[in-house]
Amino acid sequence: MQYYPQHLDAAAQTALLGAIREIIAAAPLYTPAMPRSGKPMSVRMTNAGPLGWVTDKEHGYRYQATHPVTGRPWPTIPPLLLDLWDGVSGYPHPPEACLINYYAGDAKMGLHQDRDEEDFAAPVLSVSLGDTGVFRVGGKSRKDPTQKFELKSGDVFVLDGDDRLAFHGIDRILPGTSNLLPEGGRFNLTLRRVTSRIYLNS
Ligand code: MD6
Ligand code: FE
Repeated sequence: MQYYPQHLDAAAQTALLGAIREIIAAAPLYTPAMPRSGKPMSVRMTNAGPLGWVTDKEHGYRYQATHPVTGRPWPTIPPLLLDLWDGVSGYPHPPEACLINYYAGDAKMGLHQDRDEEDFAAPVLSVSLGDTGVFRVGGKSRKDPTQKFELKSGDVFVLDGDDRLAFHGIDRILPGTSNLLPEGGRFNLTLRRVTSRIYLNS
């Protein structure tokens, strides 16, 4: 794994937040539901890119090209994030999905693996904006010991190599730790490569 504290300065965070607000205006945050149980997640989500990660009671975790509520294609991934991927990921193809998670109040995310992608050779790159999130990352078994990181606004975290399938989650958000979002809470953006198709001669 790789941790880049304060990789985005205040100006870059403000610019990125503006781009995220535009995405949300076109593709509103919605409340996803767990597979089978249909239990609502505490985090609200939307996506940018040719593919977006979604989940619902009936069809579970998957990637799809359209917003589950509006039915429209996802907005494009902001250039600032594509540049970040080029600078940090070490992967020679661009991300296909940018999952946008918004944590308000006591939202959290249970320990999970990111394993709905075809290509685990590509890293997953995360960017945090707003209030600090208490991030826990362990190993490839749910029982493995975990390390804790306080992800602050502007921090970049990468799960790659041997840690690509490490279990990780967000225990809680620390309210009042950032002034970036007037409404409070935390955005986390994760950039992913979804398909493993290799295009020759293009
Ligand atoms: C979050 N992050 O920070 C949740 N996944 O809100 C993730 O689930 C995550 O930070 C893959 C790689 C990095 C991450
Ligand atoms: Fe994840």
